[in-house]
Amino acid sequence: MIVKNPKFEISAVSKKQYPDNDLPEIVLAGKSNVGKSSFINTMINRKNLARTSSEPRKN
Ligand SMILES: Nc1nc2c(ncn2[C@@H]2O[C@H](COP(=O)(O)OP(=O)(O)OP(=O)(O)O)[C@@H](O)[C@H]2O)c(=O)[nH]1
Ligand SMILES: [Mg+2]
Repeated sequence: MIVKNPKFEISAVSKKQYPDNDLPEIVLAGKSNVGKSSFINTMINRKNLARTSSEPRKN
């Protein structure tokens, strides 16, 4: 998979904020500090678009 132009859309906390488009969605779940953000950055070839931290839940 090659992602060419990744962009951060929104950190949504309620349904009305959800993006209104027809793009496919991917769910990524895992406990805190397990490497979710690092995995996203690897997949999209960016260092820190999804912010990572050495401390759990500190994004
Ligand atoms: N050794 C090792 N460390 C990793 C790996 N993936 C991520 N890390 C480290 O684990 C820490 C947490 O990674 P994150 O990607 O921030 O984890 P997260 O699941 O997004 O954490 P939260 O957003 O707090 O839920 C960071 O210090 C990463 O550098 C891996 O494959 N191996
Ligand atoms: Mg994270």
